[in-house]
This record gives sequence, C-alpha cells and structure tokens, in this order.
Amino acid sequence: MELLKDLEWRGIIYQQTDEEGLKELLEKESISVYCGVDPTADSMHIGHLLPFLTLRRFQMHGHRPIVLVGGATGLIGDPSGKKEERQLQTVETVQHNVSCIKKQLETIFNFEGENGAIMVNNYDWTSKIDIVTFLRDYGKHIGINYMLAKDTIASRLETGISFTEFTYTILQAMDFNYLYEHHNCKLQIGGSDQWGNITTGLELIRKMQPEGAKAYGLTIPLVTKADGTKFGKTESGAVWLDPEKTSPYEFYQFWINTADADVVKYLKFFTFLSKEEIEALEQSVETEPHLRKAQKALAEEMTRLIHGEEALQQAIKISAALFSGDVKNLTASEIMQGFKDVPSYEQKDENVSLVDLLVNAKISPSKRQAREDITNGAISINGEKVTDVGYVLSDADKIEGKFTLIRRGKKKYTLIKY
Ligand code: 629
Repeated sequence: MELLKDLEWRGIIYQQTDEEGLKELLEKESISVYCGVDPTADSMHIGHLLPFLTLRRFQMHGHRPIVLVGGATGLIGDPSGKKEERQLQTVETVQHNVSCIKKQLETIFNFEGENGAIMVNNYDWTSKIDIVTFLRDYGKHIGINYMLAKDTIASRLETGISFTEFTYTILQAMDFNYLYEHHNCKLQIGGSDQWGNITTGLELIRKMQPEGAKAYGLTIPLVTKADGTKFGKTESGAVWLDPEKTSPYEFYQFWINTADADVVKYLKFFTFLSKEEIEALEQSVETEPHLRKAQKALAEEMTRLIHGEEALQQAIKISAALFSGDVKNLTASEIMQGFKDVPSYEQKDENVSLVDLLVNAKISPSKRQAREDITNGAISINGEKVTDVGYVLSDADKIEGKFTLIRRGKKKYTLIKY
C-alpha cells in the first residue's frame, strides 16, 4: 500500500501542515524525514515508540530517516505538554542519557544502504552558536506574538514559564532549519504535542531559506485506551525499552494484557503486520476472543522488535510456566524475570526443613498450618508437589544454586533466595 494511505488506514496521522503538498512530494521523490527525542532519561519508553516506528515506515517506503537526539534541547527542557517548569538536568546526566538513547535507536533503524538512517545530535550545531548570532540571525525571525499564541506556551502563562523554556521552540526550529539546509530534510514528524515546535520550524525555514523553500509537518495521535486510563503505564510505572528496567517478560506481558477494545488499534499503530494479517486478527477478536490471538500476535511482534527473537522465546516460556505452574525447567534468570514482583525470603545457605521454611518465610502462618498445607498437597517446590512433612531442602532444590520457588495453593508464589 502507498505510504500515506497505509498511515491513514492505521490511524497514525493526526495533523498535517499541507496534506496535498506532502502527498504530491512523496509521489515524486524520496525525501529525508526527521523525528527527535530529548535525553530526559537513560532509556526511552513505549510512549516514544510510535513516532519512531512511523519513521521506520517511511524508511520501508524508500525515504531516509533522520533520528535526532537532543543533546542541546535536553539541557533546556521542552514545555510542550508540561504543566510545570522542568528541573534542569546536569550536563553529565544529559550526556550519559544521550549515549544510552542512541544505542536504543540504533536497534530500531537500518543505517546501511541507499536510504540508511542518519543519527544526529543537535548539540553539535547548537553549541556552536553564540548568543549574539542567536538573537540576530534566528530570534529576529520569530515574533513574540507568534510564540505567545502557541498552545504549549499560552497554557503556561498563568502558572509561569521561564525564558529558558520559552525559548525552546526556537531551538527545535533551528534544528529543522539546519536539517533542511544540510540534509535536505523536508518533513518533521512527532506526537501531537510537538505541533507547536514543528510549525515554528516551518516558520523559520520560510524566513531563512531561499524563496520557494518548502517543508512539511505531520503529527501522530496520542495513544489512548478505551477504558480511559493512561497508555503505557503499569502498576510498576512506565514500560521502558531498556531490558534492565522492564524485562522482556514484563514487556511481553504488557502487550499480552491489551484489552480487546484496544488490540486492533495497537496492531495497526505498532506492528509491521499487513492489512490482511491485521484484518484476520480483527476477525478473531470478534469471533473467538478467548483465544487472544490478536494479543499474542501483538506481544510477539513487539517483543521481537525491541528485544529480539531469543528474548521473545524466553518471555513465552516464562509466561507458559507461570500459567501452568510448571516452573522446574526455568533458568535462574528466567525466574528472576518472571517472579520479580512476588514476595521473597532470604534463607541462610543451609539445609532447612520445609516446615520451618514455610513458617520463616511467612508462607504458612504456623507450624501446625505448615504441616497441614504439606499433607493437603497445597505446597510445591519448583513446580513439584511435596507431601512429605519431614522434607528437608537440599542443593537439589536450588535452581542454579540461587533460588527455590515455593507455591502455596494455586497462585501464591514465594521466592527463596540464598
Ligand atoms: C529537538 C528535540 C528536535 C526535535 C524534537 C525534539 C524533542 C521534542 C520532545 N519530544 C518528546 C521527548 O523527547 O520533547 N521536543 O520525550 C517525545 N518525542 C516523541 C514524540 C512525543 C514527544 O520524543 O514526538 O510526542 C511522544 O510520543 O513527546 O529538533
């Protein structure tokens, strides 16, 4: 399918600065398109994914993606969508975050070939501009009235905005102008919160570039959930792309738990599955929702994309083991991922009787109850039922010498660590 038609079908287009113009442009040439991210943390989260995956769709259609990391803008702070002034981050933190985020973006794009992606850091040009040049060559083109009319600035006039954050939109505009000039970049995309910054860029290009110069902006809708809660948050917070912050298993679980009412939309937004494949899954949600085929496809596509095939297979294995209770074939690292949130108990590295362990780890409330639980068959060690009240744990019960997983009843897991 043609790119803009595909984006439209997927519901990925929110606003465009010149719909007809962009359509014509893309029909006649391959262009460079950019999207930026500020290094506010040492990892991106799934709230960042959609614009960058959209950039990848442009690449799949022959256009060149320019991935911008805001080494300079990250030091200033974008007021867009923020109710309050941001706390400035130290130069060291921002530099550290830049290198972490660059690594993540490198896994999403193909940097080789004719339309290979380019990675840029706006610190490289912004830091070379002195204050007098800034005010004379750039500031002079952007009217204060024009800036005050921007949503993101207007909405902060009551609560307050520093000159620093006020200026942010000009810095992002300078980037677009720079990329237009040096990389022939004609389109910037971003979330709907970036509309103001993207259009300031067009304003600057119009004023600074030769007559006839033309660039475009396109924004992407905010990802919402049918139940009205915020997309991308779980009880434990944001869903990060960094496997150290959100394990591939948790990442997989996040997508698997998508509601029927949202899953088709997310398949369109986030996956590279075709229209035919998505329509078949949509059918399945309607006729056989209990099979959760669409959720499985979504979770598989996303986990493979961000963490790779091996991590995906591990996530599937852990999920199956947790579901059936059969955990004895899991490795220590798989147990760590799957049981990160269950209660744990630190046991001195000596052989302890099962009854004592159940009481010490507060799995059973008393010795009497512990014995009863064991004889009733309510207790299992690493997925295997133990009914012997005299059972003493040994090294054989330690998975890779590190953990024992005790289950009481159907679901109550406790992780014993040594
Ligand atoms: C310099 C900086 C540029 C172009 C863009 C930028 C970053 C931009 C921003 N983006 C958000 C971020 O960094 O703040 N000013 O967290 C975030 N973005 C992805 C989407 C977004 C947006 O990275 O555009 O809408 C989230 O979906 O909030 O020259």
